[in-house]
Amino acid sequence: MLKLYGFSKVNAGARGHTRDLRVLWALEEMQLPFELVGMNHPALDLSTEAYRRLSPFEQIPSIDDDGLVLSESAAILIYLSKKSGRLIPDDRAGGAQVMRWCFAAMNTVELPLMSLLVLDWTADGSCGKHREFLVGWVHRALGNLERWLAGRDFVATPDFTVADILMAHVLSSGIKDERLIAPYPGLLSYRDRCLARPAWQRAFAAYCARVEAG
Ligand SMILES: N[C@@H](CCC(=O)N[C@@H](CS)C(=O)NCC(=O)O)C(=O)O
Repeated sequence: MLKLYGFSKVNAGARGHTRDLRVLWALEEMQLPFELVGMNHPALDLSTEAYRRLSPFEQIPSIDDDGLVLSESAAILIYLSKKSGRLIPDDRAGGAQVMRWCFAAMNTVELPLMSLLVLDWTADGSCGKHREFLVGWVHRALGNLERWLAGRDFVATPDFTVADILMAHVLSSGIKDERLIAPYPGLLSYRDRCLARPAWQRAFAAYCARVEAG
């Protein structure tokens, strides 16, 4: 049985935004059976030798699929899509587009958004110039993504794929200040379209009912 290591307890600021939600959403879309192993972050469940064997950077999510161990949310989603034959086209060209947009979500879009988030968590008000640069970097990524999505329902192919799970999650959990995304109506409707999917609604409701803040 596929085991997913996700949070059972995590700090209140992160609860509802963590990356195990990407995997929970994908599993719900694919209707794959799994067993959830709940990890308590404040109790240091991630910082053990046993867990480091699954997740070298001591992070969530990771999976153990009958001995096949993976961490990194994008790698897990691509693996699950290939295993289930869902949310990825079965031709090489379509698969390559999905791969491209998984990398774009994790690198080109998440990186500037995370950089700004981290600065805002930690800044003491003395980083004005640095922040201005990061805000510009975020707008460059969001503006180009807005242009790409014009006339498209989904980011990689005409159909919803695992790349959309990653991109929509990055565009929701990676943005704390909605004023950043407000100038991009295409991104707002893309994100709404993805988050309106019943599989996301179910996965998110189950997570909120289960995961404690601490
Ligand atoms: N690149 C990784 C990042 C995973 C990650 O940052 N996980 C966070 C939760 S969303 C975590 O486990 N943080 C706990 C920690 O680093 O101590 C992925 O996409 O899976």
